[in-house]
Amino acid sequence: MIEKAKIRCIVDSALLKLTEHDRLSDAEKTDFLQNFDESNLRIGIVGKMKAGKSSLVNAFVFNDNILPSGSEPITVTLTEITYGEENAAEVELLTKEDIDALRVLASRVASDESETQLIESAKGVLESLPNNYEQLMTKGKITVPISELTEFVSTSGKLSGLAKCVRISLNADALKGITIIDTPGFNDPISSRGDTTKKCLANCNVLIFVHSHNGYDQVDASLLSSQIEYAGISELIDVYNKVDLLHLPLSEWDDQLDYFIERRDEYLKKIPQNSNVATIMSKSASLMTSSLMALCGQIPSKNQSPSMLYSKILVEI
Ligand SMILES: Nc1nc2c(ncn2[C@@H]2O[C@H](COP(=O)(O)OP(=O)(O)O)[C@@H](O)[C@H]2O)c(=O)[nH]1
Ligand SMILES: [Mg+2]
Repeated sequence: MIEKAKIRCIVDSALLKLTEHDRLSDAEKTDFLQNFDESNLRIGIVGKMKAGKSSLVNAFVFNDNILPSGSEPITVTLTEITYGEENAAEVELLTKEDIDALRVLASRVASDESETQLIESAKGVLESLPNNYEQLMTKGKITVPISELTEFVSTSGKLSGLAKCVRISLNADALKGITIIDTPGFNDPISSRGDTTKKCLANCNVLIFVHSHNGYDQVDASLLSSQIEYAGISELIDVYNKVDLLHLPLSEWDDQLDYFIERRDEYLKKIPQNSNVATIMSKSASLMTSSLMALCGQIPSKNQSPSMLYSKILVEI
């Protein structure tokens, strides 16, 4: 995979030269890229709410607090990050059909607890829509400065109910040939948004499964067997985040990682051996990190080039 990313990098600069010298039309370039994009490495970030997915992306991709993260579940939309010549964010808005479907859901009577939650969050989204939402929705997609993204992707954002998905492009060479996808979770009341997450995961080559400092738990195990198994991916990397909360010296991180892997294997034993999960997990890699420490520069610099996790991930795959 890393080879593909390198090839993509070379192809990009070749295309640029060909375009600069009028040897390639824009249409030819677009056509080529659309086909070539199939070899783009897509890395999906998954895990339970508050595991630290968005913080991980902030630490290892942006090296800054760009994506909203917080003690309440915060990300409401799928966020794709790719290389682009300009730093920009494009927000795809919900459609009238999405809103109609939400209204139908909000008027339903719940038959169990998970449905109650879904209906309540549908009501929440409808209540949070700004007064002029119909007018805004006619635009389909809008481009906003990256600094204003919180309005669209976080629960506290004024326009978060309106965003279906967000695409950020960053002028960072390390992103060439790579798409990183931060996911909000699977039970979205806006079914088209939930479907977007599922479809998007199905197109990922690699999943980064983020756990918090306690390692695998029952929620992680059920995510693995209920969602990830069906995502159609071939590689998975377990990342144990928030390791700072364990207050361990760096010298003990490796032992702690072994302990996490043993605990994970206990959960895996309960999953039928012939399932996709067993195949995926048999070759999965595991890492420990702390987004917080990485953001404060407290992880030794030898581990951070361009940033520890990102480069380690590229080496692992
Ligand atoms: N101590 C500590 N807290 C973290 C770390 N990474 C994330 N958090 C906190 O965990 C909470 C959830 O993080 P967030 O990235 O929003 O989680 P997400 O829902 O998985 O995207 C926030 O309050 C973060 O500040 C970490 O490495 N160490
Ligand atoms: Mg998040």
